Amino acid sequence: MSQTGPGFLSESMRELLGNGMQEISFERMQELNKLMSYYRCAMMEVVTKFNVLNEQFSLQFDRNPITGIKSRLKTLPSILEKLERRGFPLTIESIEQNLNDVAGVRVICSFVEDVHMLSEALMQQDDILLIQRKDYIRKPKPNGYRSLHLIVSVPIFLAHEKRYMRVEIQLRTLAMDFWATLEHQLRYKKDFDLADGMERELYTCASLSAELDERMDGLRQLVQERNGLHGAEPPAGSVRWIDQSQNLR
Ligand code: 0O2
Repeated sequence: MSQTGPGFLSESMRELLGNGMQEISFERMQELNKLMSYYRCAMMEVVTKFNVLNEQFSLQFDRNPITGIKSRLKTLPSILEKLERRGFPLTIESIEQNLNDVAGVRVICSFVEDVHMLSEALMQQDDILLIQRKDYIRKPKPNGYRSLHLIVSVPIFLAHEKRYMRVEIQLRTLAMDFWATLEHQLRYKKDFDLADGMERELYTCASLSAELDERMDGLRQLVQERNGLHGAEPPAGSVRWIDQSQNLR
């Protein structure tokens, strides 16, 4: 039986929600729903923080550093699979104690510099705690994957309590996202390995996307220098389109 097959799932689901009994307990189910709703709130807090930063930086630089924000809540089968794979207890408490990526926010930026600028601006906020930082841009994964990952703890304000919840933030450029999305479709978490030639081809594509980022950053610098000389004001009468997609999936 595969580890994520229906047998594994119903068994581990009973372990998570059964409180030692064979039947799934209604109270445990409610407890799990409550925890997931806290994660959803934390995700919303982080998305709002990035929307605010985008608004502020777009005023300052007359362009949007963020081109899209996506968020996702890990599914129960995926949570159970990860707890099992890492050898953690299958309990609701264990989800909160041991998993950092139940709530995930992905921020797609225009340029590499925007990734660093946004992460620094976020970490300066005094209600955010940094738990872990993985810079796969400076040090890409062996397959070529690039992104900046931050695990943060963010407060959510409930009716009678303030609770800190962990959120995984992935910051990447359009080029990094293009590669990661297609690579994910082709390979990530599939049960088979890609042939060696395909691995190499994927790595080459990752290097090309890194080069593209570098060259676009160079162009951005040139444009900034010119704007410095000629002024950054948009031409009279020009209209700026505002992206309304606050929370793309
Ligand atoms: P999903 O569906 O995107 O949420 P682990 O979570 O155990 O695999 P770890 O060390 O906890 O690994 O986290 P890591 O390596 O920082 O990466 C976690 C997330 O980054 C993944 O989440 C992916 O979203 C993304 N990621 C990491 N490596 C790659 C890669 O090689 N290719 C692509 N396309 N994405 C990657 P999930 O939970 O695996 O998937």
